[in-house]
Amino acid sequence: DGSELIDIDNYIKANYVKPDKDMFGIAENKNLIVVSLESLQNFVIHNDVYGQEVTPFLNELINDSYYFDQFYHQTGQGKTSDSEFLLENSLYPLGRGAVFFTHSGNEYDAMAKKLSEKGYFTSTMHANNKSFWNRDIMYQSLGYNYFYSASDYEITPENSVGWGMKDIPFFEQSVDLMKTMKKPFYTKMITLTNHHPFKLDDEDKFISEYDSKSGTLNRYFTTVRYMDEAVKEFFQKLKDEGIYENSIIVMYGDHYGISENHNEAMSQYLGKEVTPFVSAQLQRVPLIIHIPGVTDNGKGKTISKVAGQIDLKPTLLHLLGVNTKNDIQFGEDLFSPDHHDFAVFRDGTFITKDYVYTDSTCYSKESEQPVEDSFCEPYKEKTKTELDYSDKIINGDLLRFYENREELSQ
Ligand code: GP9
Ligand code: MN
Repeated sequence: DGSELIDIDNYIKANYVKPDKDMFGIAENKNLIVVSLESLQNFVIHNDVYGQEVTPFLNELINDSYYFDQFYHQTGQGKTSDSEFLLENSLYPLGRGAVFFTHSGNEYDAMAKKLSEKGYFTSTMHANNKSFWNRDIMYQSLGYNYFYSASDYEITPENSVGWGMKDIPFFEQSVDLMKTMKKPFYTKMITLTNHHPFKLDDEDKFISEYDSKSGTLNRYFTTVRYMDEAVKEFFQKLKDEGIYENSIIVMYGDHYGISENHNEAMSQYLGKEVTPFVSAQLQRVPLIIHIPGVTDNGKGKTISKVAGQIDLKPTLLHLLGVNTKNDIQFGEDLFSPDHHDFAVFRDGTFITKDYVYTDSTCYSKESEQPVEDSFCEPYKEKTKTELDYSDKIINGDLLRFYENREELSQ
């Protein structure tokens, strides 16, 4: 009957942070283009391999964008699909399995649904088989109007590598598809080339590999560099086709690319031991919000608030002028002056402004060393509550009762 939603509702109301009044609606009626950058971790930003920049275009774009450098992925076993789930719902994914498979029949109050109610044409663009991660089914529940999948692209052996279509032709064909979309549109694009095992054709290798015992890490830099090139060409084409000015472009890394199996090679690259603290910090993924007319021409800013993918939905909806005051969400608008420095991982690890709690140990960010547990203690309860409430919503399909929310709170 939805009575379980009462406590959750109270918690969410008590934690609501209001949008910044100058940012709210700053991109109203613009197209929203979200790009999920496959396996992109933040440590490659402003970094190099033997003097070769890994992300030259993104490094430049950051000056023309809001760039969040303390932004964490929060995915679990559902990988890319979990990041999509976080983006759309501002709920945590599940501790086991992929919510895209286990709860695709639930009712959701997703960003796609809200934007399509506002008159946006909503879609996902991904040049893979539509049923991968059960997307074709889940996207209906999330309220997407259309899914541009493998059958909407011209995919050939020449324009493919590894998992499928290469990012450069993917972006190119996607912009042509955008020209046919009803405006304004919201589309979420999912790249593919920078995916394990990070294979590339020789002609697409713009930098040389790293040299360590991990072929995975060695190749990773070259596929990241390729993706960076693809994003560069994408921006150029958006400009050439006249879509750029009327759009905002948001890009984030979906999850890690280099697992803990490669700690030895990673520590060689970073020049320090990969402790549990460092491992947690490696879960940072870039978040870049580019707003033509606002952040371009060097008017960008690096923002170091601790945040996660759960914050995307309220942040983006507020930029488009959509209220989220009555939404069941665990994220907070990143531009809100009241945003809290806090990120929870699915395994219970959490990050605050000064501390990292992981592997049952409290670490100081400053010293990178374990400190007394009491420093982390105040956040343990909040972490548990959020994961628990989020699980309850998903497992009980509680958003079914959302319509009655006003009644619940009386
Ligand atoms: C597959 C792509 C990659 O369609 O999203 O999936 P991942 O393995 O990263 O979840
Ligand atoms: Mn992925």
